Amino acid sequence: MHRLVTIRFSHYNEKARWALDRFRVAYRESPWMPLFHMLGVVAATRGRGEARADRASSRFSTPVLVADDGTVLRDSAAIVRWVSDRYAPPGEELYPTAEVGELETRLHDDLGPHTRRCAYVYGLEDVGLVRELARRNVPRLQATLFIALRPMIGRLLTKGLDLTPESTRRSLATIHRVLDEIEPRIAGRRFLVGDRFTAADLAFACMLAPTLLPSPNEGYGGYLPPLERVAPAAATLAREVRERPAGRFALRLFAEERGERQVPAFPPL
Ligand SMILES: N[C@@H](CCC(=O)N[C@@H](CS)C(=O)NCC(=O)O)C(=O)O
Repeated sequence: MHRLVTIRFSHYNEKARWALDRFRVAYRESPWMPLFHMLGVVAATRGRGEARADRASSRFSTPVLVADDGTVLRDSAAIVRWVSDRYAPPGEELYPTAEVGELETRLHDDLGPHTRRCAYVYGLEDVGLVRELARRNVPRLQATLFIALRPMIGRLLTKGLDLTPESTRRSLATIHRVLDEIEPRIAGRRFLVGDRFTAADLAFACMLAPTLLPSPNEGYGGYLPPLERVAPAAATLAREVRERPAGRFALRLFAEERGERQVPAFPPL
């Protein structure tokens, strides 16, 4: 069976899970918390697959797919494309045109890191929230270790992801600018490219998710905290984005196009 190594609540990881779930592909998920994920990635890949740092991540980034035939893919777009090539029924392929891949790359570079930064800035200082995230996303021993090491991990993430008030202000402005650009494109339309669901829609909904905080019931495949549980700034951002046409568009995609999780969430949600 395929194995997917994830930082389970992460939006880049949700891309890979969504593709697998959409086409009802059987797989196992190995869920990790940030930084611990490096152990999972090294153990699962043992040097296999193309490891590349990019604008969003290090060379140990997740998701990693270790397929049943030995293929090892270490990038969400490569995984979504592989799943589509292998499992999409005719007419439901996720990359019908080159424009889809181009848009996916833009969203990966220009939206994903900014929504992630806001989520970490608003969440990392809340010890209770970090505990909840760990307990709902990874097995108990790992969660306990993560909670114990949180102050140190928090410092590393703050440095690694440049979590400062100034960078957060820039990220917020970037998020709204990207949504300003996307909204004319989706006005009166159901999908970003053409007249059916593609990897561009999938990528857009996932890259926006850290600001929307979709619940498992709304279709998200990991556990993100509900609006009433997060810092006021995070709840305000979530409400603002949810009220925008782009936010409503993304939530509809989760509701209508996500498909059901093929592996039960761990621990059960
Ligand atoms: N290009 C990568 C980016 C993935 C990414 O940024 N993953 C994050 C999770 S939010 C990660 O694993 N970060 C840890 C790291 O880079 O080591 C992809 O699309 O798969």
